[in-house]
Amino acid sequence: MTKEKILVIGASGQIGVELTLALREIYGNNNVVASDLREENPLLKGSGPYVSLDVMNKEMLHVQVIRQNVTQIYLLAAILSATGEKNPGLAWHLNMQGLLNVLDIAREEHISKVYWPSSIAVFGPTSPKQNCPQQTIIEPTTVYGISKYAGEFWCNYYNMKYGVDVRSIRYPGLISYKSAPGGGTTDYAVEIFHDALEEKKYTSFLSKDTYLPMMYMPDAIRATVELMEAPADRISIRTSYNVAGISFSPKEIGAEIKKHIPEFEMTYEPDYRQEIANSWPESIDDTVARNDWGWKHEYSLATMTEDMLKNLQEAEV
Ligand code: NAD
Ligand code: AKB
Repeated sequence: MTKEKILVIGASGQIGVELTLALREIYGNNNVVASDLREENPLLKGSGPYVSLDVMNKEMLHVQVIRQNVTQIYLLAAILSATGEKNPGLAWHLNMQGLLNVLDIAREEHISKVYWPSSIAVFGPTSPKQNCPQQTIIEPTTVYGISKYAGEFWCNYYNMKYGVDVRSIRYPGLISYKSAPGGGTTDYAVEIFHDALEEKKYTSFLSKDTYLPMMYMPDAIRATVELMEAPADRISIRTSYNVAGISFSPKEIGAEIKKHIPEFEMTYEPDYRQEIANSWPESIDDTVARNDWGWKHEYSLATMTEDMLKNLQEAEV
């Protein structure tokens, strides 16, 4: 068996930190190289190698891939939905060119596997709101969603045309306590926990009945690892897999938090992110991922809320 050497690009971000730590557990600390444009996240410090890297600099990326004998690349660097609407040109440029740089190098250097996440943001107002299927009408209205949908087809193209083993998941909004989210529409579902503990109140930037597909980070990390470890002949989707976790509204998560913090109060001041949220489905059908590689989420709204509060409280003391 070839010894795997993994490069994680965007390792200091919300997913990158936890995914890097999980991959280091599996493949060994020194076999997972974390990289990012910004400085190394404190949670990664001392746990394995780190290089400063800009995914837009193809030459620099290529040199690192050769120098580190990289066999697998996980590309997490991107601009998310809310930040993307503020700077559409930059979001398109990073989300597209970063992916094309990685796919090209993967092809040239015979990288054994590439991971690149898509998002439920590929879906638009004309997609089904409930249990949105794997294959359906997909007409995204955010630059982030457009870039993710185009990216899915680039992944499919590099797989079909050049045999690059690239795999992808359309993550829902991710909720985590280790690292902060980076400019998404679903970020309220992380902020709410911090404000509930610190201020006993939270003002939501989405209206109270806005349901969105969400997932607790441990489920998202497990989904990623399970997809990447699945035998290639189990992967029927080379664009990106729907995976489902939990769906809830600001009002529902507020009520769940209130069970633990009775004095917690919520108010609502929807802003520009409401329109983005309104364009997305409320829940996702992940039958194809379940059938292909056995995906099943574990955390419910109640178990996720309990775990988030417990871990954030422990981090405070
Ligand atoms: P994040 O913003 O928290 O992290 C992205 C990281 O990429 C940051 O640390 C940033 O410094 C780095 N980066 C930015 N530009 C770079 C560049 N040019 N070169 C190298 N690094 C660069 O994002 P995240 O939430 O961890 O998301 C990771 C991936 O997962 C993205 O593709 C995102 O679209 C996707 N995703 C995330 C969610 C979610 O809820 N977090 C949901 C769906 C999909
Ligand atoms: C965002 O809100 O932009 C992300 C996502 C669902 O892709 N969390």
